[in-house]
Amino acid sequence: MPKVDYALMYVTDDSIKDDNSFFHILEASLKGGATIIQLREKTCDTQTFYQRALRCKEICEKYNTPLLINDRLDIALAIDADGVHIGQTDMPYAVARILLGNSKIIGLSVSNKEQAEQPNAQAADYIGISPIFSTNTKTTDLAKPLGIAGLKEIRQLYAKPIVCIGGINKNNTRDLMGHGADGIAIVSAISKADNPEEASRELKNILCKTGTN
Ligand code: TZP
Ligand code: MG
Repeated sequence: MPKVDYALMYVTDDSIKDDNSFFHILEASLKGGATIIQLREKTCDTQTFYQRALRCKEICEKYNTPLLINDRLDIALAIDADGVHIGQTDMPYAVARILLGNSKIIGLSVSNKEQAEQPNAQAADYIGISPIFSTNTKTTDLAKPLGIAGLKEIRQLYAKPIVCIGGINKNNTRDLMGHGADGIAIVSAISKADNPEEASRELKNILCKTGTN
């Protein structure tokens, strides 16, 4: 597997139903410097998800940037995505690995230290700490935010890349990177910005200054 840059993961905003704005924001995030994309759709039908995934793949390829699919291994396989991001109650990691093979990326969400210690997290390519801060973007199935203290604790026991998600913006990015995060995963600080490309670029510049990129 080629080395993956987890620094700036744009996670697509499933509240954006209009395809034009959806893909415009995706492309803006890439122009601004997103290093990896996660397509996350929670409400649409399978065919809409598949069509969006196909187009996301085309756009990501143009920017030479890997594309992950949230939850749906079938969609990831159907479009030959670069990998998946799964949660604790999604397809078990070991099964996902068999289905996708060793050349694909599998990220796993963890919400506490105990989950990060589990063999599935240790075997995953990266973990997503979810949520790191409080957020309005995801309202269901959300654990208590881990905060910087939780990140520090998990960093001590987890050797592979850690990507934080939840409530991240330009004001708290530096702190996360200074405490062991390898990357940040962002929805609204890019998707809801007046200028998503500039917002992405600003985040990328902060990441560059913290020496990750
Ligand atoms: N998983 C944990 S928090 C979250 C997800 C998908 C939403 C993050 O959105 P935002 O707008 O970056 O806080
Ligand atoms: Mg999930």
